[in-house]
Amino acid sequence: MSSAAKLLTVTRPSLPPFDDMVGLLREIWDSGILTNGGPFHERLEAALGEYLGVQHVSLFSNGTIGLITALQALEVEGEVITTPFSFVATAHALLWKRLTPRFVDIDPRTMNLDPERIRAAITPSTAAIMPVHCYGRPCDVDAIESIAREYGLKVIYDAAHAFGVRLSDDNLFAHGDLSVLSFHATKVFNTFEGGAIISPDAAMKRRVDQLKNFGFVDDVTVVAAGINGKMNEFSSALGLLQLRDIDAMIARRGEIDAYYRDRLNGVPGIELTGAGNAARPNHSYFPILVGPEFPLTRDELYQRLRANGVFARRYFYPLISTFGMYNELPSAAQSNLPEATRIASQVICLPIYPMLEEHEIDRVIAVITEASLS
Ligand code: T4K
Repeated sequence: MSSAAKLLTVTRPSLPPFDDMVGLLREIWDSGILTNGGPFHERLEAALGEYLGVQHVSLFSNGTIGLITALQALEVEGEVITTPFSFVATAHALLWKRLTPRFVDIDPRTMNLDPERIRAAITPSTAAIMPVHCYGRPCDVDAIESIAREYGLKVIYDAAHAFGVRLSDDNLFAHGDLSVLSFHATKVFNTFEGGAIISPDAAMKRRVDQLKNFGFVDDVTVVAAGINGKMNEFSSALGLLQLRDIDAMIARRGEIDAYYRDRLNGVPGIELTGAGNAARPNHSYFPILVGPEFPLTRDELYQRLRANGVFARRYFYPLISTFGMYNELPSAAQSNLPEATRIASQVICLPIYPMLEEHEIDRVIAVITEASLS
């Protein structure tokens, strides 16, 4: 193993100045309000609304609780069409609400749910669609919207990867009934742990806010079996600090993305996946596909990278549909998911985060190009 520093996949977040963090911690501590919708929570909701171009943001303790709450808020019951090519939290949220996932294959160009396959999978039990903007690359929101309208289905976007992504003609988060973001440490924008639901109107935000606070409407009235999904004051303050530099951080990710593309373009057997159709992508991941022409298998290249201190990740392998709690569903059959199965067997996500330095990116590229000559 090389003696150089380990390179991880997605983080070492952009750093809010340490003194600012200490100052905020003191301010929170002195105020005595540590959680339950305090002033920093309120400020972050407003600031995110402005930054994301939406009116109704509800902060959460993490994205998973956000997904579960979104399903509860929309009173979804029955079967939900979703992708097997995602982090396991997407489908787990369905099981927590006792819903049945119906896995549908992805479009290999976008890595997102294929709208035509969604249409073909709809049954009388289908209640909703839960697509993922995988790697922050937008789903075909127009096609999904028209299918949902035609069949009367709810749409909950798992937008865990999509912070800061912009479309050219409208707002990504204006699509679907609800969008759920993750602010986990490994995300483009992070509050250590955290997340948010974006609602289309004030009534839905009110409902979501009640559900994330145990179902309380006022201090003596509880209207639903809600959960504790609240973001605390320190995470909210961290979010405000992160937001100050977010555009620069996304721009830096864009430079790293371009650098990788430039250097890896033309390496035989390595496919650089499309950048998606966003007017402003967020470059949250840098997935490459290791094809059959490459001298090493995907797993051999993955191990070679590790041996050189590059801790790349095979997101999203194994497919969610292969895990024990899902693999007996008829839709989990490999024959139903040929594209997702192939991509999951070829993908590696290379390190990408704002603090990554050029010589470190060169190290990653060198391992891959040298392996291509073996
Ligand atoms: N939906 C989707 C589509 C998601 O991708 C996720 C989460 C969710 C829903 C649920 O949102 P949350 O409830 O998490 O808010 C990580 C994250 O834990 C998870 O948030 C994320 N998706 C998923 C894609 O990645 P792991 O198990 O791969 O994390 P871990 O600990 O192996 O770390 C990944 C890499 O990041 C490593 O190279 C180490 C590095 N790292 C990690 C942490 C935690 C750091 O450098 N610093 C850190 O603090 O799941």
